[in-house]
Amino acid sequence: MKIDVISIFPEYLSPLSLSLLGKAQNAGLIDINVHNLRDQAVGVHGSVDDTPYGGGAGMVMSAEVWGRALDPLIEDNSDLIILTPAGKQFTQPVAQELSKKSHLIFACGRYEGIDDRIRQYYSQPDFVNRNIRVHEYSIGDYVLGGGEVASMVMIEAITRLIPGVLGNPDSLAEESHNSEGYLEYPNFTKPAQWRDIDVPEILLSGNHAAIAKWRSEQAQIRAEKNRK
Ligand code: 6GU
Repeated sequence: MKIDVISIFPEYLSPLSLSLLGKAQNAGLIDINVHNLRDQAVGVHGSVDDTPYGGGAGMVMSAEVWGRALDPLIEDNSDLIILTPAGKQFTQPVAQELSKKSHLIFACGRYEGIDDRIRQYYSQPDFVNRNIRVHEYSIGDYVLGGGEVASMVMIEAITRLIPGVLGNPDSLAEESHNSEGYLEYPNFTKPAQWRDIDVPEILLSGNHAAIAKWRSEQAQIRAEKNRK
C-alpha cells in the first residue's frame, strides 16, 4: 500500500517511521511519504491560508495551495482522505475497508479546515471514473488542533490489518472472532498472585472450552460497563 500524507507540520508525522510501521516500510509492505504543504505556498509571504468568505473566526486553508500539493499525487485508484472533525466517524469496519486499498492520500487540515472546493473538485465524475474517491473522516467527537494526529491514528489502525504487517496474525484472527469485534476480555500473566489478587482460577484449569466461555462472558460484561 502506498500512503501519502500532506501537512504543514511534516515533522509531526515522524512517529510513522517507528515500531511496527517502520518495520512494515523496511519490509516493503507499505510505502509512506510525508509532504510539506508549505512547499506549494503562493505569494511572497508563502501563506497557505486566508480569511473565510462570509466572515467569522479563524483562517481557511487555500484551495490553490492544496490543489498544487494534490495534483501530482492523485492517480487512478487512489483514495483522498480529508481529516476534519466534521467528517464521518472512523471505525474498525472503515479501517477494514481502507486496508484493502492500494493508495491512500491523507490531507491534514489545520485552522478552520480546507476550502471545500478541494473536496468538490476531486469528487467530480472525471475522478470517479478513474476510481478516485474522496472521504472526510473524524476520529471521534472532540476537536484536535489539526488532522496530523488523526491521520496517524487512521494509518496505524489501517496498516496493522494488511497481511504481514502484524508480527502475530493470530491477534487479528482473535479480534475478528470476538463477538464484540475488538472489545476483549481481561488478560493476566504470571505470577498467579500479585499483591493478594489472584488470577481467576478458571484460567489455570486447562479447560479450554470453559475458558472460552468465561472470556466471552467477561468481554460482554466489560462492553456493557464501558460502552453503554
Ligand atoms: Cl480528523 N481533525 C481535527 N482537527 N479534530 C478532530 C479530528 C480530525 N477527529 C476528531 N477530532
